[in-house]
Amino acid sequence: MRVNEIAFGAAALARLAAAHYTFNGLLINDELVGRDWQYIRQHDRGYMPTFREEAATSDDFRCNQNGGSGVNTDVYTVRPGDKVGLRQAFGAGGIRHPGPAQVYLSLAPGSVKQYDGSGDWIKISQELACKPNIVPADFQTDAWCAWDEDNVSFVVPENIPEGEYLVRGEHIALHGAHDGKAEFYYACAQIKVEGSTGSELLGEKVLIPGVYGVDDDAINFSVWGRSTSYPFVPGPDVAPGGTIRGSADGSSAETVTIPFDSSSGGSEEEISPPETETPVCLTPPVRRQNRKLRKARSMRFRN
Ligand SMILES: *[C@@H]1O[C@H](CO)[C@@H](O)[C@H](O)[C@H]1NC(C)=O
Ligand SMILES: *[C@@H]1O[C@H](CO)[C@@H](O)[C@H](O)[C@H]1NC(C)=O
Ligand SMILES: [Cu+2]
Repeated sequence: MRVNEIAFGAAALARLAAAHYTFNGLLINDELVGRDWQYIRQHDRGYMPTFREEAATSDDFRCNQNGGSGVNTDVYTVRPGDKVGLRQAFGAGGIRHPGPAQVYLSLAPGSVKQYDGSGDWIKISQELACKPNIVPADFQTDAWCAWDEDNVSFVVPENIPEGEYLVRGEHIALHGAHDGKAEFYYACAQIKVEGSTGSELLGEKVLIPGVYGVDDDAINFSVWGRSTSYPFVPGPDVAPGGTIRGSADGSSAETVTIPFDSSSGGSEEEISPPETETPVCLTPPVRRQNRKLRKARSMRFRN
């Protein structure tokens, strides 16, 4: 539902912005370019997340509700090595929701303004956990690389085809995931890549919807359990030229680039986040039994 900004007033709006989020600003090499929504398809879901059923079935899961066309959105030209980020909307002060962040790319057959995102997507950036010596409760907050940051980003690789692309930035909030209520936040930027040398997109391709299934472990992870590791990767492996920041248990917070040398999807064995232990989840919080706790949680995330 659209947030009625006028009726809410500044204070309420600020509170909402802190509670949920979307992405409406394009960052190039960490500098904001253009106006809000100039290079990002303006969708009409405001700050609100969507849930796993839409993720699995709806075309709106590509670029969000009413983001199917980009005719009113400009296209920003970038070159290999440029860092492209999608910044949180309306000056919100950071993604204060726990979970992984992803960036997906889809090459438009022609003009991206006319492209609906129905073609193949690759994952070009993955952010997992970045905090060393994680204790289970850290997964409710700052275990995650993206916690409190205000943008998701990727670096344009050399070896992708020139052309126009949809760039889909996404954050998945997991505080309700044990209850089937992982929250998905996403929007699409439009870019044109010049000066790259690839002849085709490499790596694992997915369709959206279809990238996540309702039963995927990655979106059914309990942050309220005993796990000290998130041994999952939402969606496909990161494509060659893309990056993985952090790891399953946070022991490495580095950003690793997937090499190009294997055209079939890189050397995943070496690169994928270390598998540590299978998480042992507690029974998800029981309603009633722990009302105070639930209240505290819902205050924290205000959802
Ligand atoms: C974008 O996020 C990164 C962390 O990934 C941060 O270092 C950077 O300052 C942010 N850029 C802007 C312009 O907010
Ligand atoms: C999701 O996780 C909960 C525990 O957090 C578990 O009880 C449930 O069976 C899981 N569902 C699926 C589909 O894996
Ligand atoms: Cu929220």
